[in-house]
Amino acid sequence: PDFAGTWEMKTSENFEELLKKLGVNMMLRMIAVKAASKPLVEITQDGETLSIKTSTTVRTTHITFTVGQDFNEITVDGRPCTSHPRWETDSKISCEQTLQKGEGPKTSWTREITNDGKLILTMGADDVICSRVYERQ
Ligand code: R13
Repeated sequence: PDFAGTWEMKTSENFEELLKKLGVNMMLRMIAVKAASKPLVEITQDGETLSIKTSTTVRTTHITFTVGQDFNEITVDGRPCTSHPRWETDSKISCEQTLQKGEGPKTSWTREITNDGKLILTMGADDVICSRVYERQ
C-alpha cells in the first residue's frame, strides 16, 4: 500500500488516557494533548522503507524504518525503545516496542491504510489503545 503523503488528523480517541497510562503528569499531559490535536504527518515511502515525520508545535519526531527490520525509536512518553515493525496484513504495519532501560507498560503502534484511503494510527500501552484517523491534505 501507499502510505506516502501529507496527512492531517481528523479524529483522535484516548490520547490522554494513553499518556496517563504511561505515567505522564497532568501538566505535561495537558500540553501534549493540546499540541497533538493539530499534528502534521509527512510520509515518504520507498518500497518497504518508510520515513514518517510527525510535527506539532512542541515536539517533532522523525522515524525511518524498513518493515521487517528492528530500529531505535522513542515511545510517545519519550523513552528510548527498540521497535519491531512487521506486516500484520498487506495494508497494516504493526510495531511492538521494547524499552531500552527500565520498566513500563508494554507499548506498540499500528499504521494502516484503509480501502477509502485513510491512515489509521493506533498507539497502545498495555490495555489502553489510542486511535487516530488521518486523511491526505
Ligand atoms: C511534551 C513533553 C512531555 C511528554 C510529551 C509527550 C507527547 C507529546 C508532547 C510531550 C506530543 C505527542 C504527539 C504525538 C502525535 C502522534 C501522532 C509527555 C514527553 C513535549 C509536552 C505532542 C502527534 O499522531 O502520530
